[in-house]
Amino acid sequence: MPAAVKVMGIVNVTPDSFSDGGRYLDPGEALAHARRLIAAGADILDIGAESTRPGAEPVGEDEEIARAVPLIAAIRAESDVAISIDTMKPRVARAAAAAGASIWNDVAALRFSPDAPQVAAELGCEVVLMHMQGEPRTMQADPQYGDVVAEVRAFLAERAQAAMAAGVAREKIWLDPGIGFGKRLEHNLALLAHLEEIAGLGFPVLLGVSRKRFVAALDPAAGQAPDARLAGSLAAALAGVQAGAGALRVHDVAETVQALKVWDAIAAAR
Ligand code: HH2
Repeated sequence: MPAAVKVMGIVNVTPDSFSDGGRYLDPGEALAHARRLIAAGADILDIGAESTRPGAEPVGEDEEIARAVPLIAAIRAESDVAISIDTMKPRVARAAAAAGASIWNDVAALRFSPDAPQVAAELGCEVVLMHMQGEPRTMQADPQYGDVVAEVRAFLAERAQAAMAAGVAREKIWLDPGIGFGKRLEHNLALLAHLEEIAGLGFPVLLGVSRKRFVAALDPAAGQAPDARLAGSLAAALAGVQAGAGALRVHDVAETVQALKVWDAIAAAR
């Protein structure tokens, strides 16, 4: 049987993330939310202090560190849950690792600055390499691909090679197709429909579909509110698991854990 799928719960300490921006900017609120996600069964907590939603404005490094590091330290002081830092910036990753994070979740796949791959190697942490076309501020303006699956696959293979060339151990690398990052609906669907092509590269795959816009695009009647996208998010997540995803980045941890329990029980009964 394949290893159990890990659930990564999202904790955003940002004023502007697409689904929960502003809700957990207060440190006490963020810690309370982290505790709820741990209680709900999260294997990993993903701490994000800079929104990467389409159109988001960049945040300064010092501000990002000031938002994320005290929260990471507070979680680490009371729990041994795995902690990832969702950042593109090596200095933020370094500060987060010093405070107790063991995973660098990088939507820029170690391309933000030339020293990023070396820093990842030096930290010895796990690294998530995600595909994004363009950069958050402008990525949804006019995304273009010939063959999106082949291009994302080739990009991720190249970034994994770059990470390993800098000294990141092969077994520390995760790949992520970057659903919604410089992609139209048809691109997101092609990647979800052919996720086994990405899994076939031989690295574990992290998938982030939770509450994303493609769900609303497929069900306009549900309206645009991100928390009205749970059912569609679970459908996409389970399709991803079937195609080989090893971890799911989600807002709704309890619901995802339940879906996986049912999924696993059916698989075990086969
Ligand atoms: N999606 C977002 C952020 N970070 N990291 C990975 N590896 N994969 C993803 O799909 C992914 C990610 C979404 O952006 P954001 O605006 O920060 O919103 P939220 O964190 O609420 O999902």
